[in-house]
Amino acid sequence: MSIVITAFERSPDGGQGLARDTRVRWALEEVGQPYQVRLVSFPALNEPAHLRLHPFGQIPTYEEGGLALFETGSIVFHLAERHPGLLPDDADARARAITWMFAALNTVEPVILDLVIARIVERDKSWAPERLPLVADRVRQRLTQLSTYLGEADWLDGAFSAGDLMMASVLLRLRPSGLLDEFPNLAAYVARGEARPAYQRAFAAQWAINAAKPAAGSSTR
Ligand code: GTB
Repeated sequence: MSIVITAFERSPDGGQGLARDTRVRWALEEVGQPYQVRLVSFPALNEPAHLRLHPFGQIPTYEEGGLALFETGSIVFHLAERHPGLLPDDADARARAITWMFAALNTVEPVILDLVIARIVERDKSWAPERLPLVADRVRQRLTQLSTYLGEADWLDGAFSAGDLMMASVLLRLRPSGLLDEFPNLAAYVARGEARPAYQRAFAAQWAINAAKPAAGSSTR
């Protein structure tokens, strides 16, 4: 069954791999599934054809035969459940890996998104100089906790899993802020993720589409 995902026709990051199709590409590469990409323009996100796939008018989406999914957590989980390579066989270890996926998406990503919005969308507001440090400190608080938990380990719970794929993907979004580098073990953790051949292939594929294209002006989370 062929797999088709959607991605931005022009990612606003110009190919840094920060848009969320990268984590889906990475998961597909980890489990060795070939896929095709349908590129979507910003106006097309809110056209009926795309809204039938993604009710919130976003990328990425995932189609496989009659199945259509949205939300990267759901897509990565779907791939991890159906193919070996992203979830351990042991039932308890599997549950813990899934827990880390949820933690990445529900506990770590929201504070990082707040920071992205504060740095980019809200930067010209009169109150931005007061708000930004507060938002940055909330990120630091989460990173301190995560950094303490990870310690000197390579991955969050033994072998690399979908939990690490999601957590590293979420943390990558921090790189432009410089905050990640305040936590050397987390920066090294993300670098380990990026060094994986599957990530390299995923990054190269989105780079091939986005590099050298002028950034689209649209604001997006
Ligand atoms: N919770 C959803 C998921 O995980 O799938 C969130 C999906 C989402 O936010 N998609 C964004 C989108 O389609 C693209 S990834 N936005 C269009 C819209 O909402 O109108 C977010 C993103 C975009 C750009 C950068 N960048 O340029 O650095 C980084 C991340």
